[in-house]
Amino acid sequence: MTIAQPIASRIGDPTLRNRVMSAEDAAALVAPGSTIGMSGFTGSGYPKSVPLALAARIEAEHAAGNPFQVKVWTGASTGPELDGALAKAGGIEFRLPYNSDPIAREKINAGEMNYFDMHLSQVAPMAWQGFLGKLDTAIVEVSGITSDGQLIPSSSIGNNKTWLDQAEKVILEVNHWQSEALRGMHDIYYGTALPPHRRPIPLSSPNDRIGQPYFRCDPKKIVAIVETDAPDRNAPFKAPDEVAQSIAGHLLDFFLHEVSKGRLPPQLLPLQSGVGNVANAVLTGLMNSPFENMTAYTEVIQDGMLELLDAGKLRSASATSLSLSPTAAEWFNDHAYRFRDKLILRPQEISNHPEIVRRLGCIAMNGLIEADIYGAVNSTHVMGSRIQNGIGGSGDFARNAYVSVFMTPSTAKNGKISAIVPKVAHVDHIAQDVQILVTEQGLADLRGLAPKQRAALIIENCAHPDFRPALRDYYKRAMEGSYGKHAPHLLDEALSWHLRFVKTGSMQAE
Ligand code: 0RQ
Repeated sequence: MTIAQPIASRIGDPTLRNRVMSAEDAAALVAPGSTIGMSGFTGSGYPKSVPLALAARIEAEHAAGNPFQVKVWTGASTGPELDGALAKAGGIEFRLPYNSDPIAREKINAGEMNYFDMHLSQVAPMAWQGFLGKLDTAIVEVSGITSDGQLIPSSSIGNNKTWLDQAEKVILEVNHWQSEALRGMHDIYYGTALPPHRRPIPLSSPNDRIGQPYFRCDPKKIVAIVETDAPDRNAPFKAPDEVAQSIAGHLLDFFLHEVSKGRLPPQLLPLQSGVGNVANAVLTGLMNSPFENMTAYTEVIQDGMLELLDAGKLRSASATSLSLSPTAAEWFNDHAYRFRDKLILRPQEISNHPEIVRRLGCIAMNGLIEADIYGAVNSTHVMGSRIQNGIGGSGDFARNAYVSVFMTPSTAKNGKISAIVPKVAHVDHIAQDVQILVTEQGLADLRGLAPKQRAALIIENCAHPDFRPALRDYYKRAMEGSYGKHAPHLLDEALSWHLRFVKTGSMQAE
């Protein structure tokens, strides 16, 4: 791809131009063993050439008998040039706060990489509290630099504000692929503080602007600028299949029902939509729904949300990242100017802030690995021990939402695994944070229900018919044999479904 502008035009501040260098020279400035705060939230806005060069340097040093690793903090997941390349080189000693890269996932599950899976809203505050240690270097992608040295953010914000403030030295990647029309879409709030100095965050509508469009950065800290022209890389979404469409259909019926009861306004409440194909299918379903004038206060803008914005169904959307398929990302780059008044990108401590999610009354919609008959949800650990991605922002939103929805196909791995189990093998979301459970089989509205009422509804409405008889049988025997009868369980049997899968490759009874 050719660079459309003369190179200097994206670096407005002439005093910074002499810091332009190659990715290899910039990567050489990273000290072995150091902690690096990288940009990136999903496959968007992450540095694309310095991490690759760093991975090559680590491989070369390893071959020369001088192996070293680094600690990597980001916004959330990134792209293959960052997590994939560094993990493949064996270069990551410690990683936070979210990962979806398959190579890094294997290293984590093999016990070769330490991973701190945490609520995304808490990363910046925890970094300021000092628990995470010292941040040595920030490597941050920007879409340009203003004439007075301020940094124009890229397609995600994540924790960049915090990394730029905290790091001793800063390496910037100026990516010419990013649309220049991003300029002005960002809202960087510098008013956060640690207790006892915290003040209310002055945001009461999803499209309020409370900060400034650029990052500030002490120019003395900028040790390298690398120019790139490389696309963001997110996986394409699958076209919604029958299962995803059924889930979306149940959810839309629920919204209509809530509006008819006066429990939701006709334009709904600000939407939060999690990652994955099912979440995208729900957004696609909203395109053909009667709802108008909606808003979103969410973490990532997916293809479905961009479509809703462009069609005018969605009035505005606030997030921390664009998480678009390659086709949608190219389209967005050509049409970004259309979204200047509709789209706001914020630091993730604001996009996911519990205070604001609660104030706005978001409708949270997130995916899950498995849910149990009382409504507890496991979003992260397959068979209780193998991490898939991480909790991400799901906890930030689920606990504080006006309505907290979790959705999933009722089975996984070609029907061998039931997503509804007697007891989840790992808990991310306690039953109190799970209000609506939806599968392609149906929807369970768990609000105001006691555990035994929940169990009946979840088994009959959400479980797959192949697993319903066994769930009914377990529940009946638990009612008889449990130590307590509030949320009955047979503890010696509660995880037997998972054990059966581990031993035989299927949860189905033989
Ligand atoms: O594995 O890829 O090897 O086939 O998990 O599952 O069905 O493709 O679903 O893409 O919606 O992801 C919970 C992982 C669902 C996601 C999760 C296997 C399945 C497949 C993916 P394969 P699907 P989705 C804010 C919100 C936490 C973070 C979050 C997630 C793979 O939604 O990471 O919510 N959530 N963030 O086969 C064994 C089961 C399984 C199972 C699914 N019961 N047992 N494997 N899988 N269910 C956004 C951010 O934080 C950025």
